[in-house]
Formats: sequence, C-alpha cells, structure tokens
Amino acid sequence: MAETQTAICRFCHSFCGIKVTVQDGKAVKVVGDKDNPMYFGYTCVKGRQLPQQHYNPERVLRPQRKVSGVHETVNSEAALDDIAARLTELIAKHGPRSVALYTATYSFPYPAGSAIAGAFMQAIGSPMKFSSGSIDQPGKPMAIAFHGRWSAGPQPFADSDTWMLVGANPVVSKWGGIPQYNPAKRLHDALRRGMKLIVIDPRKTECAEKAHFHLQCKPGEDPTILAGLAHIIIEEGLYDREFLESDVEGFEALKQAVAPFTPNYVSKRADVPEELLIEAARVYASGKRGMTTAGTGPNMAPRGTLTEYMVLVINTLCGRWLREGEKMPNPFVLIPERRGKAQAEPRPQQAWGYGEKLRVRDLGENVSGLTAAALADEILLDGEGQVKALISVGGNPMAAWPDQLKTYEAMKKLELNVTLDIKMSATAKMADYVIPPRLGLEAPAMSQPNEFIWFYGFSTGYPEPYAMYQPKIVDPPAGSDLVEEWEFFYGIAQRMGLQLRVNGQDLDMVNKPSTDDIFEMLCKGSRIPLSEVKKYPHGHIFDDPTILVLPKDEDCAEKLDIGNVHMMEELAQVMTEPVTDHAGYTAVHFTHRLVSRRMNDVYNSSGRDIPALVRNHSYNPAFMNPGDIAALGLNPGDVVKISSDHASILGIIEEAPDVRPGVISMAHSFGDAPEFDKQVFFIGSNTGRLTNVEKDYDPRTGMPRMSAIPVNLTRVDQSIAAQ
Ligand SMILES: Nc1nc2c(c(=O)[nH]1)N[C@H]1C(S)=C(S)[C@@H](COP(=O)(O)OP(=O)(O)OC[C@H]3O[C@@H](n4cnc5c(=O)[nH]c(N)nc54)[C@H](O)[C@@H]3O)O[C@H]1N2
Ligand SMILES: Nc1nc2c(c(=O)[nH]1)N[C@H]1C(S)=C(S)[C@@H](COP(=O)(O)OP(=O)(O)OC[C@H]3O[C@@H](n4cnc5c(=O)[nH]c(N)nc54)[C@H](O)[C@@H]3O)O[C@H]1N2
Ligand code: SF4
Ligand SMILES: [Mo]
Repeated sequence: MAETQTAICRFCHSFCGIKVTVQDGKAVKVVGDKDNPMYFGYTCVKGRQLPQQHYNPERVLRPQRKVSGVHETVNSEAALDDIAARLTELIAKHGPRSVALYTATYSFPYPAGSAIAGAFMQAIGSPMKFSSGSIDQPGKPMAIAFHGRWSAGPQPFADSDTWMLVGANPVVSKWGGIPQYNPAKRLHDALRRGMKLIVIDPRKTECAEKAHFHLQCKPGEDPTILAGLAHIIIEEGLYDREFLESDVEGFEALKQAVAPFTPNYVSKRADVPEELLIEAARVYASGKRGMTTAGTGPNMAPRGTLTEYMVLVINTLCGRWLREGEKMPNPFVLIPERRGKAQAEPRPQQAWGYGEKLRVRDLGENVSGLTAAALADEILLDGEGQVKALISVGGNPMAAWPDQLKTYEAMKKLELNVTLDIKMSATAKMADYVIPPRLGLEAPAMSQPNEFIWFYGFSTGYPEPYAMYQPKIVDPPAGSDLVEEWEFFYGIAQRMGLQLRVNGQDLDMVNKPSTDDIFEMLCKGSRIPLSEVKKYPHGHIFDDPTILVLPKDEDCAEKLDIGNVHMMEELAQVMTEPVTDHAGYTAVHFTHRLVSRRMNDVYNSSGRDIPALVRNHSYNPAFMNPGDIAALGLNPGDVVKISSDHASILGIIEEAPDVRPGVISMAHSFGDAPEFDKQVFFIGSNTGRLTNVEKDYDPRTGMPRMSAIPVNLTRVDQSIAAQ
C-alpha cells in the first residue's frame, strides 16, 4: 500500500515543502508539494533523491568505534557510556575548555540537536563552541554591529524594483540574496514585474544571466566596487536626504573615505567598464525600493566585513529600510512576535574581543562567535586550555575547514574525536566514534530555524510569516541503531549527572522527553503555538495585516552609522594597495585567482555518494575560461597542479565560458585526506588546503582568505591521477 505524506526536505537549508510517497514503510518517491504556499511545488534534484539518501548502502546505521585504527560496530548505549566516561576524565584532568563542539551544516535542520548540544556545553562549562557559520559569512553580523540594525528590517524583495547581488547565486544555492524559497520563480516573477537586477560576480552565474547589469569583476575587489558605487551615489546626489537627516550618522566621514574611489579608479582596479559601473549605480539608486545583499564569494575573499559593511552603507544611503506604517512582512510564527519600529536598534558596546580568548592570532569571542578557522590551532597548540576532545554535529572538518593539512594533523592529535554523521566522511574515517543519527524523514521537523536566520543578516529568512511542522514520516531501516543528535547530548549529560536547560526551561533528566517535547520548549512564547502550525500539513502563512511598523520612540537617539571609524580605516587601507593587485601579490607571482562556488547537485561534501547526483561529475572541476586554457597550452580534462603560496592541490580542467579570464572557479569540500589525492577523478580535491589561516585573515572574525586566492597552475604528469 502506497500513501503520500507532506514533509520538509532537509537536504539543504531551503526546507522545501515536499510530498513523499511511502510504500511498505519506506519512502520511495519525493515530489514538490504544489499546495505549499511558500515553495509552490518546487524541488531540486537533491531533494528528489531523499529516498536514495535514506537507503544508501553506504549510510552508517550503527555506531562505530575505532579500536587499533579500525572501526567496529558498537551498541549505542555502550558508545555513550564510553564517551561520557572519557569526557568526564578529560574535564577532570584538563578542565572543561578541553572539550570543543562544532555544529555545522546539518545541525541547522535539526533544531533540537543544536539546542541540546549548546545546553550540554553550558552544563559542562566549556566556552569552546564553534559553528560553520564562523567560516561562512561572519562579516554579516560584524557589519551589522558596526552599522546598526534597522528594527523594522529591510524592504522586501516582493515589491522591490531594483536588486543587487554581490557574489551570491541564490538560484543555485538557495541561500539568501533572494528569498531562498523557490528563488528561481521569485526572480522570474520580479523580472517580469520590471525589477532591475544587478549582479557583481567574476562568473556569469545563473543569476547574472538574468541581470540587466553584470559587473564581471576581478575577484576580491568588492570593497572597491561598493565604495565606487557609494561614491557615485553621493556625487550625483542620488541618496535619500531625508532618511540620512533623521536616522543616519557618519555621512561626512563616508563621503571623505569614498572620495578617492572614483569610477575611473574602480574601473581600472576591479576591471569593470566605467560606464557600466556608473549606469548600475544610477539605476539602483534611482529605484524606489530594493536591497543590495552579498553572498559567500566576497565574504570569503579578503575584507568580508568591509564588504558587508559597504553593502549596508549603500542600502542606507538609498534609505532602503521599512518605514512607519508599512506592513511588517514577517512578524514571525514559531518564535516570539516581532514588532519592528522605524528606528535603529542600539549597537553593541563591543563587537569583538570580549569573552573567551583563543590562544592564537589574538582572536576571541565576537558577534559571529568563535572562529572555526582557529579550532585546529587550538587542538594542535600544547599548553593550558588545549582542546583534547571534539564533538562535530553534522559537519565535516576535514572537508570544510580552511587549511586542510593543519586540520588533518589536528584530527590525528585529538584524544577524543566524536562525529555525528550519516556516512564515513573524511572526518568520520579519522574519528574515535561515529554516531549515526536519524535522517530527515525519520524524525519530526519544523521550519523554525529559517525564522531565526533573520537575526543573522538582513534580507534573510522567510519573506512572510510561514511555518510548517513535519511528524516522523518513516521508521529508520530495520536493524539500525540510530541516535538523534539531541538524544546523544541528552544521553551523555544523563550519564555525567548534568542538568540541561533549553530556552530557559529545565529538561526532565529522568524521564526522557520526545523530540516533539523539545520542539515545544523551543517554541515557547511563539506568536503562533506549534500545535496550531501542526494543523497545516502543507505549511501555512500566518498573516496578520494589522502588524505594522511602529513609529520611532520619541526618546530614540539611535542612528545607523555609515562612517564607522574601523571600516573607514580599512577602506583607507584598501586605497594603499597597488591598483594592479591585492594584498601584496603581483601578477608576476600568481597568474590566477581561485574563487569559491556552489554546484547544484551536491551540498558541500554531501551528495557525492548518491549516483544520480554525481552523474555529471564525482569531482569538483577547475572551471576556467576557454581562452585561459588555450593560453596555458592546456586541454579540458587535463590534470593540473594548482598552487597557492601555502599548498598545492590537483585540479581537473573544465571549459567554462562563464568564468572570467584569470579566474578558476572551484567548489569546496571535495577530496579527502592527503593519502587519497591520486583519486582526484573520483573524489575531487580539497580547495581548503590552499588557504593559510594565519595570513590575510580578518583580525576580528578570524575569517581567512577562502576565495580570490592567488594561485599558479602547472600541467603535471597525467599518470599522477588514477583514472
Ligand atoms: N574553501 C572553502 N571552504 C569552505 C567553503 C568554501 O566556499 N570554500 N564554504 C564554507 C561554508 S559556507 C560552510 S557552511 C562550511 C560547511 O562546513 P561543514 O558543515 O563542516 O561541512 P559539510 O560538508 O556540509 O558537512 C556536513 C556533514 O554532515 C553530514 N550529514 C548529512 N546529513 C546529515 C544529517 O541528517 N545529520 C547529521 N548529523 N549529519 C549529516 C554529511 O555527511 C557531512 O559529513 O564549509 C566552509 N568551507
Ligand atoms: N547546491 C548547493 N547549494 C548550496 C551549497 C552547496 O554546496 N550546493 N552550499 C550551501 C552553503 S553552506 C552556503 S553558505 C550557501 C552559499 O550561497 P551563495 O553565497 O549564494 O554561494 P555561491 O552559489 O557559491 O555564490 C557565491 C558567488 O560568489 C562568486 N565569487 C567568488 N569570489 C568572489 C569575489 O571575490 N567577489 C565577488 N563579487 N564574487 C565572488 C562566485 O563566482 C559565486 O557565484 O549555499 C548553500 N547552498
Ligand atoms: S532546494 Fe532541493 S535540497 Fe534544498 S530543500 Fe529544496 S528540494 Fe531539498
Ligand atoms: Mo555555508
């Protein structure tokens, strides 16, 4: 008997509403749910492979423990006993700081897991909590801290007439820039309505193809380009005088700082046509509504915080924030109601350098958290406070952390390495324990995490008050011994005699709660009770047209700051760099820049074990402009050595006319440990290895240079790679 149930796809962070056909207790087919009001029936190739993901022969179904270098199956209760005992021992000997947590990509779709993991760290008293967000776009919260957050939020995409994407490709990534819930349809509708799209990207991306203006710039020049746009907007008087007058400070400082970024200078430096730059600025600033947003590309290139800050500056110059009396697009659903005001919120007293200090590079707690780019150092560096145990939840440090060779050494040095993963990832292979959790369709789900990301950036999260809940759809495969992420932390906390607290409430540490109980705790005080959301199997938009932007408080003296002293200083530093290049590199030393990108069929290091997702490539090609390939005397399919000033990887050349000359566009999180390098045609290469975490990093967030990396290419003896 086959039946159909609605569910939330958790393969990526978009959370599409799907319909799952269940036959004999197994998910057999996934299609989009046309009755879902947020996604309108959308699914991508990854989501449609959920059955293959759930019943993948390579899926880990029972906990693994490494004994004398070999993994063997262990009962989950015994695994938790061991881990709790080892943690107790380490904490007694070295203190709680010796235990670090890394929550990453697949923590996000499992909110009970992230919450209880955090509660566990709190209970043991370890401040060493790291997340993949810190090596993603940490410049976003940092820039907001400098600029200030507009309480009512940004103008929505839905009624905007201009939009600008800086190194983001939401049509593929479904992550910000354009509301990431069927972004292709949203973009299509907006363009039909007459919206003007501007894209700044060294690659003619799927979004750039649709743009009215594509500035196909040199990578890493975003601060320059954005300063140039601000320069033009100010010079030509295209800014919102009234808004600047009432709610903004720092205009004079900004004006001075961007003065040298003339269109001619920007054009020469970033290699974009001067006329195009001027025209883009005019079209954007003379539009009535719309936002500029940046993605991972420029956030991973040097000066990500400055880029994010200049993005905010452009929005504020143009007054692109919601005003009194306008409808609040999303007053939230599963979290407490948000009533925005037409005013700036107070900026934090201190945006970095408070709380826990890391032992390297003078880094510490900042508004984006502690940086995962320094976690390998914390493991490797002997001495007081050294990290001895790492628990990774839905992450893959060996694939994703910058400087993979350093990470490799760190993984070997750990006394206790635990990973909660569904497969034997590059990290799992090195781990002492691999704890397999339930997969997306095997446990309840809710859309709440996508509401919280409103606080992470701006123009992020649901554009309307949408929410959905999904019960467990199928049981895990017979004979499996799985532990949900939250159950893992609950289980070790119980054994260690700890009391956990979630969202201000004590967890019952005797009678084990259910996932649903924890969801209820997480939704405490929400605008709409979870029980109400559960009544709508297709998801629902809980609209309330009476929730409007409130007026500014009479005594409000807060302003948005577009002339932050640190950011203006950094802009001045940019000016001191040679026009020909960046950060001391010259074209003589490095011929190309390697840039980050996403590939549609895989999700970071996930999806590579599903045949339908690797039908085109099982590796990450080195996409290059055909002219560059010919100029180097190379051919598509050739294996080359790609070298930064830090390390080298192998790459397989692929022609891509959409990539700007001088650029190599390559996805991250491929490859494996160094001993597998020769299998590049099967597993690809790890671009993270090219990054030096100790150089060109943001001094506040610790974000190293992970895009726009200067590299050279050399053809190698082709027999180096196993075919
Ligand atoms: N060079 C370079 N490095 C980068 C980037 C880049 O662009 N360039 N991007 C950075 C960014 S933006 C990010 S977010 C990070 C990502 O960093 P990570 O999150 O550390 O990396 P992923 O490869 O996404 O790892 C996800 C792991 O979760 C496992 N998994 C899959 N499904 C589940 C599940 O349901 N439950 C659990 N528990 N585990 C599951 C997968 O098998 C995989 O091993 O990488 C960063 N690193
Ligand atoms: N299919 C798929 N979807 C994904 C992921 C995936 O692996 N696969 N990963 C997920 C994750 S973890 C994240 S954080 C999001 C990221 O989502 P996005 O930020 O949209 O990521 P990308 O699609 O890589 O888009 C980044 C763009 O920046 C450009 N770029 C690179 N360097 C520079 C630069 O210096 N300047 C400028 N202006 N542009 C530059 C690249 O050419 C690329 O087009 O995507 C998520 N979605
Ligand atoms: S975009 Fe694809 S992978 Fe992401 S949630 Fe939707 S169907 Fe799933
Ligand atoms: Mo990410």
